[in-house]
Amino acid sequence: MQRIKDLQKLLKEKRVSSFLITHRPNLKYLFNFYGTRGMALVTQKQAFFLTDARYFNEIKRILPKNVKAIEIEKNLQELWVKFVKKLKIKKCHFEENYMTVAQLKFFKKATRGIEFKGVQNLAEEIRAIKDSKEIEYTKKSQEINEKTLKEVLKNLKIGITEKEISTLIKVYGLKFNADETSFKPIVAFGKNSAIPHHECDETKLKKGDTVLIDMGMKFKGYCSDMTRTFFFKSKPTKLQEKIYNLVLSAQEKTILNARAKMTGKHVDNFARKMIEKAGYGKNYTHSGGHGIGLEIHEIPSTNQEYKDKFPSNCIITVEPGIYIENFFGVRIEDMIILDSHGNNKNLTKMPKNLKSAIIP
Ligand SMILES: [Mn+2]
Repeated sequence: MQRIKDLQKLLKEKRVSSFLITHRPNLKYLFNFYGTRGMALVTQKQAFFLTDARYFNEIKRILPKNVKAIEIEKNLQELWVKFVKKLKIKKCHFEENYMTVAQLKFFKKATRGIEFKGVQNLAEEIRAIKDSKEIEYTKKSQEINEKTLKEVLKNLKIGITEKEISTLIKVYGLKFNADETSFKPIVAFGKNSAIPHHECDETKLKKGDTVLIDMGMKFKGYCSDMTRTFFFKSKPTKLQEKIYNLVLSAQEKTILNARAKMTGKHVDNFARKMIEKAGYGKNYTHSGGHGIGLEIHEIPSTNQEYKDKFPSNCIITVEPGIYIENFFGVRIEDMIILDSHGNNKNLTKMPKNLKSAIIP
């Protein structure tokens, strides 16, 4: 109920008179809706949820009290026309990142005379601020993630393939009570680790390989995300050791210094400047991190283009990396909360010092 009220407050601030919501994570966040066919219309004073018979009885039970359920019977077009007429809607904002061209065509055709205007990150702005339940679920999701990685590491042996490790991540994750993985795990052996988002293949693990694992789980819908880099059955070379410790220091510097009210660019700079100074700026080819919640990538984003300020109680990943083509790559990723007292807290407990990265 509070979430709808928060959204309505934001609609007032942004002078949005009515907002059509179709993006499923937003429907889940605001209306507890899990199904596949549903949409919502929220005005500054009222909120409506439209769905068909498959979900209608259920939705009446789970909707927040300040939302009215409307059943889509046979003809959505007829219903929509009557509906917007009754509410006297003249201008309707929609989620331009998610509504399809076909959907927009349908709405425009069904209700000529209404102005449709695309908008970005309205509900997402509220979702960026996590409440205590959301923090609890994210913590639990990360606990499962770490338990899974520990179990998976026991299975690293010469000859096992990246795909087999990826499968084990899914199997153990589910066994430890994850809903599912939050994305397809990234498992990269040897020189594959130099490709930041390497697609798992039949590559077999060899003695002396770098092993990069980027993985996440979902618990009650909430995503976790973590990356660790290991050296398999041999000590890292001088260069590997140097790069590992540089990435780790850059990551720790960000974790120590990031605060709510900073911009994404500001937070990104902590690690990036350090890596650039050491001469590896060109080898750090991606952004510094991202918000995380019901989706694996949410606002706020940690990158040079993100000029908005991070809200208090947001959860972000911190994930610098350095990639040496055809040789190896190192990425280390944790999730942190930036709280309202100007502190931050690391939700990731998995060890990450160099010693813990060497698998004997
Ligand atoms: Mn990530």
